[in-house]
Amino acid sequence: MRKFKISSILNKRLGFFGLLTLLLWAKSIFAYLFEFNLGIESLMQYFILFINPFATTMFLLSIALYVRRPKAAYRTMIVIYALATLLLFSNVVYYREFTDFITINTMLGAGKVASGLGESAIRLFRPYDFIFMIDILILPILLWKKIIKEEERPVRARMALAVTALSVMIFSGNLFLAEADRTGLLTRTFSRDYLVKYLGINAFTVYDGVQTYRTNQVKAEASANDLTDVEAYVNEHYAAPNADYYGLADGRNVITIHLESFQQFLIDYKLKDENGVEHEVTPFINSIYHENSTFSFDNFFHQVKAGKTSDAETLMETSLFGLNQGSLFTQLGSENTFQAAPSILNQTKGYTSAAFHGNSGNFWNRTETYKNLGYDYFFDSSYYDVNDDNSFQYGLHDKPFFNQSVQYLEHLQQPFYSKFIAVTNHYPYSQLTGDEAGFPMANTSDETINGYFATANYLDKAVEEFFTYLKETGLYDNSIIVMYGDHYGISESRNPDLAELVGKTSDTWTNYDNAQMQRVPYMIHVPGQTNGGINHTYGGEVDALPTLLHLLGVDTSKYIQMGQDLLSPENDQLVAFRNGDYMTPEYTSYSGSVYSNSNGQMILEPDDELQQQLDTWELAVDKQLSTSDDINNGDLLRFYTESGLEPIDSSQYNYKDSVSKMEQIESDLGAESTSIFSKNGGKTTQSLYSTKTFQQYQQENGSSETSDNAEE
Ligand code: GP9
Ligand code: MN
Repeated sequence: MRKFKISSILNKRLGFFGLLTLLLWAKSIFAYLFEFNLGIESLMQYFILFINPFATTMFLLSIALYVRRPKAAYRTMIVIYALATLLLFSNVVYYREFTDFITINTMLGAGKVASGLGESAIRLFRPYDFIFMIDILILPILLWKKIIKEEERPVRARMALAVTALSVMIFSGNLFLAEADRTGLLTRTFSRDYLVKYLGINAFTVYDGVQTYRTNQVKAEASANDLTDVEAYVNEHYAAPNADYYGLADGRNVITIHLESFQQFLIDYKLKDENGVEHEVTPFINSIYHENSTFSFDNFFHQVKAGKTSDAETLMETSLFGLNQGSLFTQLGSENTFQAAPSILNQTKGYTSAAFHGNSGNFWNRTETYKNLGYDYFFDSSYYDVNDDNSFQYGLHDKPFFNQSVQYLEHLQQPFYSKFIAVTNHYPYSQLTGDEAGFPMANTSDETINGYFATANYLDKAVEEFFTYLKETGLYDNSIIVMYGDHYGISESRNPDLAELVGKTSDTWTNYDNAQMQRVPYMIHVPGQTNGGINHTYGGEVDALPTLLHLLGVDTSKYIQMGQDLLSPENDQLVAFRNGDYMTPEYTSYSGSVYSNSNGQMILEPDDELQQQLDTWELAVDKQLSTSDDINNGDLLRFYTESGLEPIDSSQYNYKDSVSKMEQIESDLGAESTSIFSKNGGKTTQSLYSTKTFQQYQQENGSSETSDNAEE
């Protein structure tokens, strides 16, 4: 009897519609609760969360109710259902790596970053993922086998209209409650997490589409007048250099080493193997970190979003933020005007510049963007001997990468500004095999975490070998070496599994802890100096460029930069995360909650004074981010002439035939040539580079360590 009832409902079009609505609702709720970290704080927010999938799902599916012919009606419903499921599921998978939702721009730019994502994309799937998709196969079969019968009679137009109207009503109610719970949700666009939490994936995607369209309009409508506000902000926010450090490294080469996915917690970290023996993960980088010739920062935060590495590059080299959605490199890098480190140093101090990276130049649209940043040379994977044995999906491994780079580095005229983007310590951290394998794995239930320490250790050795070369050639003494971690390596969703390894527990892990984990190392190593040390100033990647330029003796007061010199006493120590969260020496604002840094506790009811302070910080953060967005989206630097910098004509740059170009310059300069190659009497310095595998190092140390190992 009961069975009859259910099937008779399902055999009605409205019944089938109800089934699909329920299924999509259930899948959405599952994703909300178990996949996304939405920071739900109250019963009200739970309530909103539970109703929001109904509104848009019903609205979309109700389109099919207007179709009269049975086949077409059912097909329309299934197609809408499948598309909505696909959108949800793609977001689930994407979120696992990026802790963010997919925007229209991400979808549009997807092709540009897709190359090489293969293996890691697969690693993002979970065995239970089939529950998201299985019904898309089953439902058509049920219809085809007539287990669920298609109702011949169309839904009456009035009924269809009533369903649509009901969905609109639910949506309005949803919006009303959301706005009551979080004022300014749509006007101030706090973060995508908020939009999904309050309105759901579908509404968020539509909202984002509208925003994207508007952004494209912004550039078209921007004019020189828009610079007035920007300049006012920059003048007010500018932090004057500290006289003790200004020009300290004047005239030196800059060698920047991009430490892929390297988090601050790796510094001085010792991993215990299964026998309880401790292994220092990055002994060499640690030694640099502690030297008094290094300006090290231990409260330095990454500020990237979905553009990951490319966002870090944007922040570090332009002192502007990446975009709130997608990657600035891929969306605006080909067209926008920049005033970035390579061209500033070229125009003020005559530096030559070069970027080195063992992946294809079109990843993150680097080839095009680097031209606009003013890079004279870009050595991408086409300049390296990359094969199956020495690479993985993101390109050449770090040891051969640094080793093979010196054949180009030695031809650069000094002083030079150079950037080496390492990559082996990249998700999924399972890339070391053969003779490079051997560093212990961590022992958590998450394979990604387990491999992270070995790849970091590999990076450490690669960096050490490179340093040795720099010392051998003498480059070391007239260079400064900048090292920074670009962003987290362990995403938030994995942090509870990491907890035990960093002295915490997964049960007590909170968003406060997530926020603290966004620290990355930043070090400026100035050989010969003795007044460095570990500096506790709170700052982020956006602050790196003014800090560096001041050390090199470049006046930044006329530049449009969002950051502040970390060595300046005028530094505000307010660190904006890209989603509007922030960090100060005393407080952490993360995912809508405020915590005290002294005890990690959430502050539920701040007193008036603190509330005022928090409001001021929130406004300052919004201002910094929105000013950066205005500059980037409006391409405002194309109008800015006060800096005295000549605009870059990207058509003058070409990254092919770089070797013959460098050799030509050497021969034109003759005895004046300052490249290492010329200084070495026109001979290569390659033989000064020494590299070994993990196993070779082990064997070398074998005699001294055997006694230790024998006891295990
Ligand atoms: C790719 C490499 C990795 O070339 O820089 O970028 P990421 O995935 O970290 O953004
Ligand atoms: Mn990266």
